[in-house]
Amino acid sequence: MATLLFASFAGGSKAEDGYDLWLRYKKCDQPELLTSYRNYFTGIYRVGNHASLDAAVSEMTRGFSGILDKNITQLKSPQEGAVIIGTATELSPVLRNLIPALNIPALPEKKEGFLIFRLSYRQRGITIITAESPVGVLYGSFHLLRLLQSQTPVVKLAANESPALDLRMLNHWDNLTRHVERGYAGIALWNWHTLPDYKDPRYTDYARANASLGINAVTVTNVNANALVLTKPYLEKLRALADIFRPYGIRLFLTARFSAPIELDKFKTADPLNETVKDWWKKKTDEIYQYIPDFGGFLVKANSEGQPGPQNYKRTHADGANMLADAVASHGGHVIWRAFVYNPESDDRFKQAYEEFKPLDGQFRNNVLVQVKNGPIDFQPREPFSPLFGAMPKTPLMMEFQITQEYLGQATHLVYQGPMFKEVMNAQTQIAPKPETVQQVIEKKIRPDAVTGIAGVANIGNDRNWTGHLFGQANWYAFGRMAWNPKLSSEAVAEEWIRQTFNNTPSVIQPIKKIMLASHEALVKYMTPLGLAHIMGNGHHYGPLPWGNTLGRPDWNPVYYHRADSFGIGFNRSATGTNALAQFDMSIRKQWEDSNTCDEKYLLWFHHVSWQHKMKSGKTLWQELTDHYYQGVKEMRIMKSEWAGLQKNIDPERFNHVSMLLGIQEKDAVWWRNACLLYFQTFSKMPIPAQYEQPDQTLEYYKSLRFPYAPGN
Ligand code: BDP
Repeated sequence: MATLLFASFAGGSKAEDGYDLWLRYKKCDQPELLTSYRNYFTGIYRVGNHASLDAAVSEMTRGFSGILDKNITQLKSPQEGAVIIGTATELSPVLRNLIPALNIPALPEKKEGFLIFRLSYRQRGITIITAESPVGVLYGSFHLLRLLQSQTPVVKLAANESPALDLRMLNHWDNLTRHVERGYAGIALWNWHTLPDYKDPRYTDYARANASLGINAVTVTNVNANALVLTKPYLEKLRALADIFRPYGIRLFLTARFSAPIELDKFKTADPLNETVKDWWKKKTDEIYQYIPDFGGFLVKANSEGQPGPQNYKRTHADGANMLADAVASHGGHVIWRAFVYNPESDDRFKQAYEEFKPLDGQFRNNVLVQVKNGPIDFQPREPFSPLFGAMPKTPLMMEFQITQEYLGQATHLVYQGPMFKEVMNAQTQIAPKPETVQQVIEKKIRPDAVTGIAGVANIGNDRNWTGHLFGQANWYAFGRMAWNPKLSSEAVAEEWIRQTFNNTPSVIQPIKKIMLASHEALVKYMTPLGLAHIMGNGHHYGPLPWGNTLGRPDWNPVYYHRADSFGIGFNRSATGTNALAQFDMSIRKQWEDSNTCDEKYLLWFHHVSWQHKMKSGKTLWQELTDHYYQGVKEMRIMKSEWAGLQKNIDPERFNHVSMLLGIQEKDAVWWRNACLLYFQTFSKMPIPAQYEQPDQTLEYYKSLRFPYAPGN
């Protein structure tokens, strides 16, 4: 054993600790392919000068050298075997010089888009990566490396891509203390204490990872904002980050605390219509642009969960957003105003964002985007799409997904979110007169100058593997890839990620893909099947607490959401209930308003149905609910055994890491199933069928569990 250990150290073999993400650039293990790669790629030739091109060259040098296991360097002149990169304007003359009769294919329609193609030239040919902009070239370089890591044959190396959306953004909910709200992967990456002078190389690796997916915007602080980020010392730190991100095409936005003039400059008011307040923000904005000339703008959470906002002064969200929008307008900045609002007065939290925002449609400045969470409540394992999508035709709406798994088992559950993202984006916001999907709503340019976008709440921290759970990386990856190209299937994205993260062996790809594709549905079943929602532990949201009824506001308590009683379970949002369904287009509402025909995955979202309610399977609701909980655990166990079968094919570090977490996930799944069924049984008074393994603990036991230090809270 000792000798073995020594041998592996002596051989310099590095543990697979997940740090390299999907950018591992391991030597191609197919001998023939490796030979052809070595034959066709002999060096990199770059045309033009730009920091993004430097980044592209450095990435390709690293990538090619790794994959080809050979020193690949920059060439001094274009020659056969070269990978030639540059913007179209600068590259064309060079190519024409090389191949006079050349017809360069048309560029993609968007500035950030790229072209990859091969040309025959002498024996080895040349490979071209070009774009209108330098960052497009960088994206193309990452794409080529992705194709090589996935063992694409040389003849198939071609691409013509443009991003579907303009802003592809990560929102970090990181506090200045480095505690990450809803973070499960250590503390924040940003070391505010040592910035700006200490530029942790990890900041560059973070930017590389984002650029490899086309993520082009970030906020690095919490939406529950601290006004201090707007002060000089922090602007200096932020400048250092922005400077590191810029070559990678990433623009920095800032979360703005609406009451900042009060906190920072002792103002008596933050009223958005007050002239001195407007002036304060104008000057503050001008100051920010001195530090960060390409500053993107502000992301604002206002009048939500105790955050200050324009309503404190009897002004509307539009008044607040427009005031900030005016401040950034002359610099080309934007304001992203969040629609995540709810207050205890409404009869249904579901309806609030729509009630507050729909009437404001058309009142926002052109440089405002409203950022809407995917569902009406709050990032639950499954939600119907938010009815705001499709309801504000005059306002650019930005999608907000939560990549960090606040309600999805946090960083101990393996849950691949690709299918969940797709489910929301493909949901139809209306069927008649013309079908339209959520994706089409957010992609639509409502004015020629309108900006479109999508944001994901990041799951990244300073854990060595970035995301806590290795498979959390797949969610970062899927978010970015789907933000760029929403046409990619969950399966295709999973496969890309597996090939780059593990290897290209079919006996590795197939089982991991199977695990990933089954994972979200399994979690929904063992946590919140058939349209249950928000029955997690108070505050930290870890584990089941369907009996929770002790918090000060009704809409903070799980019992508010499931409404179980001796008759049945579920939230009546039809016309006989809160009528939240009326917020959807008629053609959509029709699908859901009848409890007998409603898609059963949303049944309890919209209906309070009897325990005896006859389901499509012919079973009663109670039986179906029980089956779902048991099925969820069963599917999870299948995931676990699939993984166990991979031991020989995966390095021990990552194999053991995932195995141990799957062990926790299995225990948690059983806990969820047992606790929920035992509790709901106190209302249904119906048995858990005898053929099932019976709960091994009592309801009292589950109720007695406490987790005062659960992370992320
Ligand atoms: C909820 C989180 C809370 C966030 C809030 C938000 O529990 O920590 O501050 O969303 O999105 O899901 O603002």
